[in-house]
Amino acid sequence: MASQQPVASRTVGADELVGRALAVLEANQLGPVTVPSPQLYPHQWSWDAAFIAMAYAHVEQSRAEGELRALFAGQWSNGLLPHIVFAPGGGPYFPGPDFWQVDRSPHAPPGQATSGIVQPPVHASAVLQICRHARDPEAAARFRTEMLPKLDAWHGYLHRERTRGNGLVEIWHPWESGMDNSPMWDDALARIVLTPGDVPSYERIDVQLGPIEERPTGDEYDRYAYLVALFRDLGYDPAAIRDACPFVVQDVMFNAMLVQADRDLATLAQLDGADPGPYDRRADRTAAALDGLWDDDRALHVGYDVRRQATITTGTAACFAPLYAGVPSAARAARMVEAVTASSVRPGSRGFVVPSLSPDDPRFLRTRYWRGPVWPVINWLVYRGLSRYGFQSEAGQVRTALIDLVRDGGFYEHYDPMTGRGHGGEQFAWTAALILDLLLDEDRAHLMPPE
Ligand code: 9WN
Repeated sequence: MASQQPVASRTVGADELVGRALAVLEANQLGPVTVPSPQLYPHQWSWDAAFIAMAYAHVEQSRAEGELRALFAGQWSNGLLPHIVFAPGGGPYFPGPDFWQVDRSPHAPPGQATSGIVQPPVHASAVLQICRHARDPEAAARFRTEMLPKLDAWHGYLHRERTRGNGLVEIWHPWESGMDNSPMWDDALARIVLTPGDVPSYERIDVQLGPIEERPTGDEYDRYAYLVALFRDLGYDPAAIRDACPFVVQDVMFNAMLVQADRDLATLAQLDGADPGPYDRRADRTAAALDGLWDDDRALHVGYDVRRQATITTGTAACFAPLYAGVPSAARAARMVEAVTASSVRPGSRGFVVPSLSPDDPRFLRTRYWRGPVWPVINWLVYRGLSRYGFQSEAGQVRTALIDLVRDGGFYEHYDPMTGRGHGGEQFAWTAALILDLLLDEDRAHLMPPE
């Protein structure tokens, strides 16, 4: 892969950084969609697309709308929004359409290649952001009316098929969390004991494109492939998967994003003259159940392993996501903020960010994907959460450090928490998108201390 030019710190002003971020998004454009990274992820990904739409909401409304329209073209008739919509002309990726074989489900969209699992539901929030920043309010109103039934079906799928009745929704694959090899899933994956005959035959492409030690292990990939093959063999029938799947987790970040997305869907419904009540009631219920996962000793919320019927003892930076959704009380939030700062790192000369796993954890690895590196998406969530609860100084620190990381190191997938050096995919779209949002979000900018 070609190396990106590192950019000299501080000599690059905000306007130039905006220009560079937009250039990354443009370079990743493939027809009507923006792919996360041209070699590693050459198709459309669900939550990446939502963040890319949020960024375009500031600068090019029609492109923001087009991004989500293309993603929802892959929506299934039961409401499932797939985590990958394969783009015609996109490059090789494992697992590709031949492995997913989603036509085994009566719900998969005919003629559209997709995966058969989901990712965190941040899409209603992206639609609301488009409406809030619209330069063409009439077009935004039409888009809102077009998207409402699709969002209703998507959230309906989650609240219908992914719940055991307590308001929390569950994931059935580590990829659904968006944090594939996070140590939060180690125990649940270790309980999936496979014999060689259980593992479907497959060939990884990711390890041909970059350093293998920055990617999940072979044992993890065997389990990822095994779970996909299981869903495929069950014809993607949600009821059958709910019974048979050995990996069933109620994840903190996924549920926090759903709470916020349900709130945002309520606002969209109200703007459209519809009843926001059902969405707000769902948000209240999920929020209350999520707050029930509070771990008082560690001052954060922890996930729940449904198969083991036990809370997940590993807490990571993603467990601060309830702040983003306004879930904890002010008193709990204050304690969470102490935990945020205690687990933060300072890869540059200004501000702090939160790594995906605390360096104090014996499993911490500086460049191994979701087991240590700094991820922009998690820090964007933490930033929004801190800002929401009025911790402007801390929010400003996260914002400054994140912008510096990208300004100094380039647009990478993730960053070494010690050196700030970029790793993983290059020319990374949602890194560019989230930086654009931080730079252009005038609603919050006036709250931030000067850089
Ligand atoms: C599997 C695209 C996606 C992100 C995920 C990130 C990574 C895929 C992979 O890339 O996952 O979905 O092949 O590793 O973990 O959050 O959406 O950027």
